Amino acid sequence: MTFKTNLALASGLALALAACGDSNDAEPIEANPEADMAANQQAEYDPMTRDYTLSEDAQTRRDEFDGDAFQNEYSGFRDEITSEQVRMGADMEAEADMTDDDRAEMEAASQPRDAATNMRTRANMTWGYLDRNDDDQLSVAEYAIWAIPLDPNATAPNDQGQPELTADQANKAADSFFYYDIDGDTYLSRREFTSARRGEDLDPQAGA
Ligand SMILES: [Ca+2]
Ligand SMILES: [Ca+2]
Repeated sequence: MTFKTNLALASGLALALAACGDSNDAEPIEANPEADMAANQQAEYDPMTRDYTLSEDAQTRRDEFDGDAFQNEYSGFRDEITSEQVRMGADMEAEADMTDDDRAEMEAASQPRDAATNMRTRANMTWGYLDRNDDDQLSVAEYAIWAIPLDPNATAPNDQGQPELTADQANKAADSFFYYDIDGDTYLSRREFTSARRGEDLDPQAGA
């Protein structure tokens, strides 16, 4: 197909759209659940709000999980994030060829942050933001950045104290992680994290 043909098609499409707009001004644009979720923080699923029944295999992995190492890694990520916020925005704008991930990242980075912690709101935590080591999967500590609620009373980044993390929050984050780690490789893939983000109910059918 030639450039000229493309142009003609594009013009035709623009005219068709314009005509459509004239006759149909009141018609709302069809809802996009993903965009709505990103736009509305209230809609973001909170994994702390329910209990998780783990399969036998998932419970085994949960039992073998090193909670202390997880908490150290998670605290490190929180410190890292708060110290790199400014730099990140500047880096992104310099990119010429942006992928969809880059665009989502730039969009999310420009949104207002949580006032007390200077972290992003949970709905604005993109995959790239959470995947700290860029291996395209989430460890428990990476997942916990999203899963654990931002504590409005958290210590400021410059204080010496560790960020507040209760045992209940750590346990619930781990429970939900192993619940959504469907293939049992102790990482969340993008697909598995999407299930978590939607709060999907994966409980086995009764009697199955
Ligand atoms: Ca990762
Ligand atoms: Ca997995």
